[in-house]
Amino acid sequence: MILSNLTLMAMTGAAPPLPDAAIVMQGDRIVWAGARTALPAEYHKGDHIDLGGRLVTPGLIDCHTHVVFGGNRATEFEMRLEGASYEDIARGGGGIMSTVTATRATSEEALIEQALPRVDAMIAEGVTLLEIKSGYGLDQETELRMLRAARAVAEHRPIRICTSFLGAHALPPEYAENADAYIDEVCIPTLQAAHAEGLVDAVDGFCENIAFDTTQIARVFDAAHALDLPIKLHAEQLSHQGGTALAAAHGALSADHLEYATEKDAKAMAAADMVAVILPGAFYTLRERQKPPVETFRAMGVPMAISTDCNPGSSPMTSLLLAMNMACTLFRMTPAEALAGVTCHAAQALGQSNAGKIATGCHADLAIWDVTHPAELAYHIGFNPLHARVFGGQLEGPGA
Ligand code: DI6
Ligand code: FE
Repeated sequence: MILSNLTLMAMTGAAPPLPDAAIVMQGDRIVWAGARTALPAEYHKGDHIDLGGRLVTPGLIDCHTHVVFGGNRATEFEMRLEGASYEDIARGGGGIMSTVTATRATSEEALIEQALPRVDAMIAEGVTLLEIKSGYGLDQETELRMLRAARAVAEHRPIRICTSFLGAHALPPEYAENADAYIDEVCIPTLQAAHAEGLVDAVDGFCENIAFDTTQIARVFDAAHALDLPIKLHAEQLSHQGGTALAAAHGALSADHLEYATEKDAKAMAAADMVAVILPGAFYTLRERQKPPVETFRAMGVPMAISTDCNPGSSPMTSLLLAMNMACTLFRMTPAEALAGVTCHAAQALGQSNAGKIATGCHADLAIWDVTHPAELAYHIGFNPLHARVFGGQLEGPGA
């Protein structure tokens, strides 16, 4: 299939949009992309689809989500608006634990069924690759069920899924005051069982005063290393705990949230070639005031990804386009950085070298937009300019 008369945003470097471009796909891979005048002769005869000058970007990547969960937390939203803090609610047994209770009581089929409308909202905005975490089970049975449901999403919808095991998300009441035992008796054995079932692409944790400390997270990372699994971490979201430095020392793909990260943390991330995953939906929902050190990341060359953090508590948000807008408006990221944040840098955060750019050998996953300039993707609020998606070489939507 040959797409032509398009404006190409390949995300392979810092190049501006390339007008009058073409993309050639064979099966589910991209075989050529560039200026139409440079199209190799062998492709001149194929079936050309005229995109009328539309902007084409890589399919978007939401690299940090918790879209599989049971129930919702609208009552906690009301409580926070009355003045309760996220930490207060968590310490009172609500927060993540209230979703754990709901998720434990939800079957695999129901978890899938409840996740699909959220996934559909993401697909409608051009998302073609989605990361999904466990972490609302906190027992072996439910963690495995969440990960099976996450994998099953890719059987129900045209989307690629990467899973992350997040057993170290919160301490369940059956291990109250005994976080070390939870890590050793539940978290690590569950990780091993999930890995044996092929359910884990990466290992995550929540390093926070309401969750786990660096020593406990280090044990989870060691278990991940023993299984040869990449790692990442929710770090410095609500306070500075040293998770970012720990993640850097362990060769993590990314550190995520980072509101309380320091210049020293940014330096360690740059040296370790890590991605900073920026999650403005959680910042906004919690009415946080401390902003992630975006300028420092930029100055030190730390690649920044942007994600929805879609979850029932701190970021009940499915719009990656809105996350891009918020990253610009709230954190002063540029629209160009925002686009890199949901394409090439999000792919790097997931360790997926064949995604997030339009280049020979990459997945033929594209988003076709009714816009003329890439800045328009981050500019709108609550408006979706997607024209069509290409997933695995298949054109969807109008013109398909
Ligand atoms: N940080 C977050 O923003 C999500 N998990 C985490 O560690 C929130 C999870 C929730 O509140 O349900
Ligand atoms: Fe999260």
